[in-house]
Amino acid sequence: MEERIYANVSSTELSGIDREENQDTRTKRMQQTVVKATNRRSRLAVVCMGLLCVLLMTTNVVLYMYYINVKEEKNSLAQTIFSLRANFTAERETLLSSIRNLTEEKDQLKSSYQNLTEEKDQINKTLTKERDQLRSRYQNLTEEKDQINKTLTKERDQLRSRYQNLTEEKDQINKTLTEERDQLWSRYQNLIKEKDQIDKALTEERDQLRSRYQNLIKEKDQINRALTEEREQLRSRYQNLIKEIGWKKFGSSFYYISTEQKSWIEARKDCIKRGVDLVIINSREEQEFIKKQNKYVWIGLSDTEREGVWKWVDGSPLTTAFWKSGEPNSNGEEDCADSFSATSLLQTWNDASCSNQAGWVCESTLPY
Ligand SMILES: [Ca+2]
Ligand SMILES: [Ca+2]
Ligand SMILES: [Ca+2]
Repeated sequence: MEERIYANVSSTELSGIDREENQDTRTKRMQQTVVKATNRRSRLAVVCMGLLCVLLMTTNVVLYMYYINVKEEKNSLAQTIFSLRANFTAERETLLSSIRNLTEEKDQLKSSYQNLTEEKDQINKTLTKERDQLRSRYQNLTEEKDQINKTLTKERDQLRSRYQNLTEEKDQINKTLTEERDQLWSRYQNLIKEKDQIDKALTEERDQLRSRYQNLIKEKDQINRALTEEREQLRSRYQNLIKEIGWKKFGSSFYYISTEQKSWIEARKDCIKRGVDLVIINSREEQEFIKKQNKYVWIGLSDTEREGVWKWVDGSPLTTAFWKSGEPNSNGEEDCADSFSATSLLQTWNDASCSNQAGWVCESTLPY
């Protein structure tokens, strides 16, 4: 600045000196003016210098303040960068871990994808095969369906025809049945009337019959009483007569003990002539009764029909026997049984020849 001022002054002086070579007075005043101007410029320069110093100091202060701020900002930035770096490291580790996991997952997915691809191929193959089979079956079913449809249509037509025939028959039957029903209804009503008349007649007859039945019951009771009285009288008279002609009573039977002797056949004929038959010994008591007669007699027992099979004269088999010891021995031809005295009451029978002569016992089991 000072140099510019001196440069201006020098140029001005040079130009003024050139002109003052001709004008000395003006030169002296000009020199004085220049001195004054130089003084003012010096002061101005000093002021300017002071202002510049102040300005410089202010600038330094501002720069210092700016420097402080920049330093603080730098520290702050350094801390931020450090923090960011730490975060970045952690995030980088996390990302690396994620990448590793993703890589593993990618490998697994790739493996799964391959498996799925194989399965898909297998399924495709199976499905294709099944689809072909189904297509074949579908065609078969379609043919069968067509056949069935054809058959069913034919049957339906036949059934429709039969249905029409049956409907006509049904109408005819309905008509016939309605007529028959009306006739039957008419006959039923007539029968109802007849039945009522018959019921009435039968009721009257029933009442008459009931009355006659009661009368008959009374008559029957009277006859029963009379017959009972007569039977008792006859029984008494019969018992007396039986005793008079030599019959003996034991238990509920009467016995005829002969005084003659005949063969077994003739003896039985005699009993039959008397309306009875040879004795049948049914109990131990009856056996003892016969034994106590102390006679050699035929009894109604024989094995003439079949050897060894003894039967009573009424056809019943022998169940309780009172043979002597060693009998029956069928010594020769011995088919008829007799009873004779012996030491034991219960061992008196013997098989003997039917043509032998012996007494006999007839038994009457009539309820007298
Ligand atoms: Ca008897
Ligand atoms: Ca015999
Ligand atoms: Ca014998």
